Formats: sequence, structure tokens, C-alpha cells
Amino acid sequence: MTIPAPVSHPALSAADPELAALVGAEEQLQADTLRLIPSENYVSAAVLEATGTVLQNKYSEGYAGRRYYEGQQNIDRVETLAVERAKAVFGVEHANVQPYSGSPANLAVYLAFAEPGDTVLGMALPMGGHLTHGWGVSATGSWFRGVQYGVRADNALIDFDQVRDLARKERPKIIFCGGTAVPRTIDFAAFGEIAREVDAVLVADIAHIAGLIAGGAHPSPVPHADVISTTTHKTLRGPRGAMLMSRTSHAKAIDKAVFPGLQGGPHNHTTAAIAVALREAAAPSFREYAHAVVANARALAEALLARGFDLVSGGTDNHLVLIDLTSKDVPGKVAAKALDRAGIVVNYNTVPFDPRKPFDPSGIRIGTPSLTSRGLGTDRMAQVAEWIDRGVAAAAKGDEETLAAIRTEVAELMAAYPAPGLPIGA
Ligand code: DSN
Repeated sequence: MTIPAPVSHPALSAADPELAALVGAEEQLQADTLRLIPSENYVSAAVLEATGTVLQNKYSEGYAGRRYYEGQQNIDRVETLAVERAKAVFGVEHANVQPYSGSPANLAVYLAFAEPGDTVLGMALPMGGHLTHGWGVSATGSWFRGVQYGVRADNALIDFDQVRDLARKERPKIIFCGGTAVPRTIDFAAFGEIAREVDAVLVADIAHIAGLIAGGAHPSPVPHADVISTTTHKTLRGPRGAMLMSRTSHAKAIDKAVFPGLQGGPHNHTTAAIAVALREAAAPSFREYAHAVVANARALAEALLARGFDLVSGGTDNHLVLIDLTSKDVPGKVAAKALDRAGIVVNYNTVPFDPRKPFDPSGIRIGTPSLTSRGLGTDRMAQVAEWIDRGVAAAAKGDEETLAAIRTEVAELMAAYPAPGLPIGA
């Protein structure tokens, strides 16, 4: 493979041309392809710049005003800005912006509210949950007793009868709601009612939908959840990082769990970029973005249904569409790899009650956060569905010529929609 010359990063190019070339190649790839992985996005140039600042040179274990290192004049203000902006954007009393990413954030919640061996209730990974919601292969499922709920077989919606029954029977310390492959609105009120009945701590993991909540395109868990856990790099369009939010009454337990319970020094360059992303999320244009993400996902779902695709739950309310390819006779992995060759980047994914294994499942998971960040609107979703349809059919036949043709068409369209933060085509 020929790696193109880097188009930016002069210092990096001079010091390490090999690495710079790889960065340049990734920039080109992100510019040329239709990125449909629902947990990915394009951050703004401002967020990207913040992650590359000298703030990364500084150690600052502790919290603003209570550090174990000197020289925190600026860092304290950076972290306080991020915290205050998180509180304002999500309407919460307390925010901790230090978790390194979503999994450590969730582990901190266990540390704050449970003892090893305690029971936790979460959505099963193959049903759309997350590893850290008590799934067996995760530390959260081996150090704690994970009990898992799923979706109903008839409509693929969360089975609240099962959630209630399990909660009453198992008396979990913590209940997780939210997930990684949930295409429908999460009923935080229903989870809150169940958690209160059994005296469990309700954790709303809003990693996927944080940007939609910030932009008013999904209901907020704030009135119902004890703790809100989120990554900052998905629909929220910030750097790779995470936050834990709560009422003041849980602040101490959460802060103590994150530091010194689990982590050392916070990544201050990430904290700065979170602050920038939250400023962007507070702007009116972000509301438009969040609603456009959902409108695009709905339009894409409609176009896929019209082409005979089976969608888990029959469609979407948010940014994500889960396609069951069983009726197309193509395994998810085969389709995902073929679409990648066609310049359409998705991930293979289990579907509820999947008879196939997670590493070779029946579905693919797609979403609209990235393409919406590039400015594609609902008028383009029929074309996206057509490419997916043609790509999946080509995958079934091993038709590489069609995949190559789609790749050219995709690159042509994407060239008309420059991506935020990329030095290409801007
Ligand atoms: N890996 C993330 C996702 O893709 O949904 C969840 O942690």
C-alpha cells in the first residue's frame, strides 16, 4: 500500500516521517469514506487543538484547589471550566470530568456504590448492553455478580417485566440502563421507578446519546438516575474521555472512587478538550445538529426498510440503526468487511437472540453522527441506503468490481462535504 505524504503536522513530519505518514493516511481515509460507526464522530478543529496542547505536560492528581502537585494555577481553572460547563449543559449538580474513558468511569461507579461480589443488574451485551454493565468477560462481571436483562422477542424493546422481576428477585445494588446497540428511546422514568422500589443505585450510561440529550433530541435521565455516566467522544463530539454526573449527595463517593480509588493524574489536555466540546454543545447550532442526527437516522432507516432490510425494533428513535442481515443471507462480518472495501465503514454486531457468535454475528450497526457532522442531510439518506444495499448484495456474490465502484462514488460525494477538524478539503 502506498501511504500518501502528510498534508500537515510539520514538526511531526520532520521528527518521525513514518508516523506522520500514517496520520496523513488516516486523515485521508476519514475524509474519503462514509463513516457510519454510531459511536464515532468528527471533532471540531478547536477540540482537536485542545488535545494537542501543553496541558498534557502537567500532573495534577486531586481536584481543583486540592492537588498533590504545585503549579496548578491554570489547570484548576481548566478543570473548573469543564465541570461548570458539564453541569450547565446537562443540568446536574455535580460533574467529575476525570475518568479516562467509559469503562473506567463505570468501574468507578462500582467502586463507589458496591462491594466485590455484590449483585448488579445490566443489559446483556448481545442484547445491546455494554461489557461494563456486568457482562461475564469484563471485570464487572467477574468481580461482581452480574445479572442481565434483555429485550422482548416480539418487538426488540427493553423487557421491563423482566427488569422488574429480576430487580425484585436479585435485589441488585446497582442497575445500569443504556447501552451500545439500543436504537430506541430509553425510558429512564421506568428504570427509575424500578430502582427506587428495590433501593438500587440507578446508573444511566448515556455514552451513545449524550449529544442527543445535550441537544434536546432525547429525554434526559436527570430526574430519574442517581448517576449519569458518559463518554465524551460519541454524539457529544468531544475528545476521547468520560464524565460522571450526579446529585451533590453522591459527589463525594464518586470523586473518591475516580481519584484516588481508580485513577492517578487526570489527562488535562483531554479535560480542556471536554471543556471546548461542552461550550460547543451549549450553542444553538448543536441543538440543530442533535436533531439532524436523529432525522438522518430515521430517513436512513426508512430507506433501508423500503429496500427490504430487517431492522431491529423496526427502526430507530435516535442516532443508531441495527440491521439484521439474516434474511439477506450474508453474515454481518462479511458484509462489514465488504462495505469497508466500498468506503462505507460500519461494525458487525450481534442482534438480539443472535444464533451466531459475537465475533461472527448476524448484524451490522450503523449510525448518523459522523455524516451529520459533515453536513449531509435527509436528502442524502436514500443514496446511503442504496450503497449499503448494493454493497451487501455485492458481498453476497463476492463482487469486488461493484464494491470498487461504490468506493469511487462515496469518495466523490464525501469530497463535497469537508469533515470538521480535517486538513483535507476544508
Ligand atoms: N465501543 C463503544 C461502541 O462502539 O459502542 C462502546 O463502548
